[in-house]
Amino acid sequence: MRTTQALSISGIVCLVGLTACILHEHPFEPPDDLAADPPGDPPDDPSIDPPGDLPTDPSPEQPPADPPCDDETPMDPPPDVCGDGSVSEEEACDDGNTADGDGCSASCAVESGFRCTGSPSACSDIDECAEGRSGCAASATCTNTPGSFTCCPLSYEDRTGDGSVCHPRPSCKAIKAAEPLSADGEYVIDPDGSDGAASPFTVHCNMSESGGGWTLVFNAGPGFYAATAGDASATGYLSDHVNLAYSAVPISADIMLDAADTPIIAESQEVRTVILGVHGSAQNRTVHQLMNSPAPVYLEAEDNSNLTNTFASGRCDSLAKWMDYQDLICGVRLITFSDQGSCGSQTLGGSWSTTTPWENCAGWPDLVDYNGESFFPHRFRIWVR
Ligand SMILES: [Ca+2]
Ligand SMILES: [Ca+2]
Ligand SMILES: [Ca+2]
Ligand SMILES: [Ca+2]
Repeated sequence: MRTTQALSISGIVCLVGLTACILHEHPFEPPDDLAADPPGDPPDDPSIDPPGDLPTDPSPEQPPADPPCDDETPMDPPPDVCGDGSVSEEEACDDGNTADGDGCSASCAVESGFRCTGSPSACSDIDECAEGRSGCAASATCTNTPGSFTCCPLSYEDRTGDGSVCHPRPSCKAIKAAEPLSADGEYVIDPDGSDGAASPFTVHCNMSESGGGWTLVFNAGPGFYAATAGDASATGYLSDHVNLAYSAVPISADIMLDAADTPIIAESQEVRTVILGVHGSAQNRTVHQLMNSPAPVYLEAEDNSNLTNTFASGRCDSLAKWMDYQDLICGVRLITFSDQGSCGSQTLGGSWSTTTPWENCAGWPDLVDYNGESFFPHRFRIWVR
């Protein structure tokens, strides 16, 4: 404690003394007795002027002071800082950031599949295909990717590891999981795998909304017929179609509904409803099965907490033109598929809970308009993942 106090005083004296030398061109009177004192002495020696008096109490006859503060230890060299753009001895690279995935990792290691040069580091993907480093079979289609490569066309599964046998993945969700950089668009899938009898077919995948991996199962107007299995030639994105995914790709966990009064093309829906973690009655079943289920199927959690709406314009109020649908996606009732037992052919309605009877039979697609009033949107699109 006492040592700290003495050093602190010494530091103040040095600094103020230096200021005095510069400003007034007077030599600084050194506190020579302070330097001679043991370091633990209290700073109460009357020969030491208070720091505030130093500029007005010069002692010209005294020799100039030693360079102030010359007993300070030299500064340490700058520490290794990953992300400062300077490659230190401890770093394999430093690209000026602490982001992964760009070739130089957050800990300044060169990432697999990249090479980095210079300081700051410039990192680029290794083209394994062009450099002959892929190991793909002669018959394979080597495709370079950032940080890696594939021996099969992108989105296909490599069954043998060398591209000898490539096969479509079962869903957009599986493609997104295997190839996270996959963009929105058309992909070939094979929901029942290579062992299943069904042939691969083309679907439209949304790879961007809420994490992506959505398979479009249908895009249909009031003429939609729930018992139809689907059409392998219809991607369902650009016009009204029931894609084969409707009866082939099950809901693993999530469902997304788009709604509008006019045909939904690209992203022209008026409202998009994302439901994460559907009720157990809807899991691992296709929408075709939901539509034709003898028992009601629920999408929402009992507290409606797993539903998010995105409106092209306005808010829930803007959906007042669809009285029942607005209530389903904005209110407390649960979206419920299939009322074959109690309401006939209507396929979308609402319930107060998963344990109370069907509440609203007036559903899409049959009763969009009733007695001149609109209850549901005229067009729907459904995605699953
Ligand atoms: Ca660095
Ligand atoms: Ca980086
Ligand atoms: Ca690569
Ligand atoms: Ca198959």
